[in-house]
Amino acid sequence: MGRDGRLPTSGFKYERIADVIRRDMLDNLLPNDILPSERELADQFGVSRMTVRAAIATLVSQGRVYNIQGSGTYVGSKEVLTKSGALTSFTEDMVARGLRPSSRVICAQRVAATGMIAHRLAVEVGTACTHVRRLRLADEDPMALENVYFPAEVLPLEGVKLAESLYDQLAESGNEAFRSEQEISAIVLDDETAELLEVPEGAAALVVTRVSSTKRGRIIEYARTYYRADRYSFMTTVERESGER
Ligand code: 16G
Repeated sequence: MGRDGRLPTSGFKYERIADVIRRDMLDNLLPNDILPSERELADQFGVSRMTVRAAIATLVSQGRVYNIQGSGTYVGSKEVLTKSGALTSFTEDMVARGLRPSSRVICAQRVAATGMIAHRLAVEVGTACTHVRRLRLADEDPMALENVYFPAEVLPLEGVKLAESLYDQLAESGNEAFRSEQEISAIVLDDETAELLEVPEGAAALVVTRVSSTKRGRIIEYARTYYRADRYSFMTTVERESGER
């Protein structure tokens, strides 16, 4: 109900319920707090569970809450960051939003490329690579976990400032990222990654698999980045190909 004990009168019923949940419930809860169950909300508002489900779906699409299968609905963290189609680094994305980027290096080592990595980097199996795993933070909040392979020739481990922008350092050595092939998929996080990202066990994430190359077509990285689904959305512009119709 609204503060006056009534439901607002305009819009679809589920939209009105979403408004009330947002105003009277979410504003009084903390990020990651659990919401009452679907049945409790239906009883409280005197509506069907289907209406409650539609209201929750609206709030999910606005990034205000998130669902964990078999567990419940939780309050979303903060503002959802929309990543545009432009090729940018994590550092650039955060600075553009007025947030302070930082990194916690989880592992950095020289490895020999195995099948999958060699294939993605288009190098021979056994080629020396630099493997970097970093937790990326914005104003101290964990946002993403990166797992990146670079050909060692492009980014040798020695002399690299791992906590700083790797794209900047690549650009400084003449290997600026110019184009990326990306695939975005959804996963349920394993417990270790959920803990690093400070989200409840079983939370969802967006996984972006990216292979980046320079303007001259040299492949410089194969990255798999896990983005918190409660903090990130991806935006793409699509256009009809000429002559398609
Ligand atoms: C982003 C990139 C990742 C790159 C990193 C460099 C996506 C999907 N991934 O996380 O591939 O390695 O930025 O960031 O955008 P940095 O220059 O801040 O180190």
